Amino acid sequence: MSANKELIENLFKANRRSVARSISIVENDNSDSSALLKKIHSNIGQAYRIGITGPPGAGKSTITNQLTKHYRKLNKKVGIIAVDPTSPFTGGALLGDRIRMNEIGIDEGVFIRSMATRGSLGGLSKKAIDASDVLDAAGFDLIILETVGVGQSELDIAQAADTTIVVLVPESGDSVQAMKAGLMEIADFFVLNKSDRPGSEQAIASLQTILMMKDHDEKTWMPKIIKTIASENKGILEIAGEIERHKTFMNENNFFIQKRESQTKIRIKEIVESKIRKQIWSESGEKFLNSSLEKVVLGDLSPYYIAEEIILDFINRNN
Ligand SMILES: Nc1nc2c(ncn2[C@@H]2O[C@H](COP(=O)(O)OP(=O)(O)O)[C@@H](O)[C@H]2O)c(=O)[nH]1
Ligand SMILES: [Mg+2]
Repeated sequence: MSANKELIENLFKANRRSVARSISIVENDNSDSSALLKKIHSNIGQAYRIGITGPPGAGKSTITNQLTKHYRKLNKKVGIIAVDPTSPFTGGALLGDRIRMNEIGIDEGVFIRSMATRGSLGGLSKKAIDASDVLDAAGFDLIILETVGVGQSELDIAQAADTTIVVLVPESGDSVQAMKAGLMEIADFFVLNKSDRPGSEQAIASLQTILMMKDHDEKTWMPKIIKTIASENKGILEIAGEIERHKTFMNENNFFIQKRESQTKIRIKEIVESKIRKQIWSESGEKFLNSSLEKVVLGDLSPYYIAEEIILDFINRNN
């Protein structure tokens, strides 16, 4: 399926099948996806992108679900991309997500898509950003990106979102882990979910202590901590309010454009590198590499010599 005119016209009309098909195209990440993304670009930029990350089981899907219901009441259309690097087999469709699908998935104003990584995290943020562009072009007002906070993925989400929310739970050690994982740097605010559980006040206090150590003045954004019980729909309005407050702050200070520009810079670099990587390891590059291995191992040729030959061959092929 290529990025033909009919598909794009239907995508702009938010036709569900066309949205799904377009996301499949960008997931394949080939020349068709580049063509599609180029054609839809002038239609994007209206959607607000919310990233939700945190450890498995923290309540990210429950929050996404409740937040979506809130936005639907305001007649906003919501696109959801659930990125789950931990479930390569289910395609991210875990039990909780299936329940969510039943509740809000049949609503015409909601579109849910799960993405799994199949081993590579780096390419995932790229695909999630591309898929967000598709949803943006289809006229979704809000895009929620839910990613499990393991390894690098939670840091990638800040690259895709306008507002990044880090969800934690009262269990001890979470805030220390948050520090380690660099979550403090990416959180525009924190949600302490499951605050019906013991230890929530203590968890907030220790998180607060860590936050206070950061430099801040009236011009910089100070991440807050919002207490929620998502399963009981408690604190969801406060989350929506804080998203709005962050959005306003970013707009008023001209930070919004600056943030999108710096995200765009990283995105374009990633696209360039991914395209070059693909081309370099085309048939002839791979063949030359394989035929050189023995000579390198036996000490006849340096790996640097081979690498430079491969680069030269790549340049010559593209001249
Ligand atoms: N006690 C309690 N359980 C919750 C709360 N929010 C979500 N849960 C439950 O925690 C489990 C994991 O939630 P889920 O949203 O799937 O977590 P995710 O892995 O971060 O997406 C589910 O069984 C939820 O019903 C909460 O505030 N309190
Ligand atoms: Mg989830």
